[in-house]
Amino acid sequence: MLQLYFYPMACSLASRIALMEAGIEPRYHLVNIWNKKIPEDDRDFRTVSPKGAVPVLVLSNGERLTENAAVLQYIADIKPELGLAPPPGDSDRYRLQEWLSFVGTEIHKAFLFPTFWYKDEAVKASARERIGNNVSVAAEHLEGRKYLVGERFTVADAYFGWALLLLGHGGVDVAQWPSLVAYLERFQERPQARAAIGIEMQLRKTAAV
Ligand SMILES: N[C@@H](CCC(=O)N[C@@H](CS)C(=O)NCC(=O)O)C(=O)O
Repeated sequence: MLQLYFYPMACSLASRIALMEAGIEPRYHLVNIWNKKIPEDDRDFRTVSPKGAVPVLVLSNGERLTENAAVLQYIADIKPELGLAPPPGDSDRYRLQEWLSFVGTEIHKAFLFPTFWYKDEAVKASARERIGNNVSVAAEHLEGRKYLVGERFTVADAYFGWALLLLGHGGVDVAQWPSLVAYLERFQERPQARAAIGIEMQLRKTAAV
């Protein structure tokens, strides 16, 4: 059985969405990413992953996989028939990786991470300066397209959709990009994405992390 270490509404939400879209029910472990504790048994999360960051996917053979791009592709490849990632070797698979990398480095780490983790207002302001251009690239790409890659929802959308949900909390209003407003609505209308967000919003309110 797969296991996912997660923090509610953090980037590991993309993995939950991918798992639910794939109809896979793993064992979920809540992590407190601030003090690195696993509340269910008080273990130090760094014994699971020295990186101390979610997501961590524990595979059925016990191996631990980290990094959103790798974890999301792993989940997608469990059920290739669902098209959550284009098949390896397909030119769109490189497009998928292109978007996973762009979201991970240029949006998640370059903007959301400093906005949520750093107290220094100057750091936040400089992150905010760059983000508009990066998000505009995605917004332009999505004009006349339903999803980032090909014609269907992929794990890149799970990751980008999560990032868009948090953009407002970082002080950037998605409303300035009509294509993204429509995309985000489409994303949240997907029953599994909506359910996953609902679960994690609820946990955010009730879990002591
Ligand atoms: N490069 C990692 C970044 C993961 C990451 O930043 N996770 C955040 C939550 S969104 C986290 O757990 N941060 C805790 C920390 O960095 O100490 C990936 O793509 O998976």
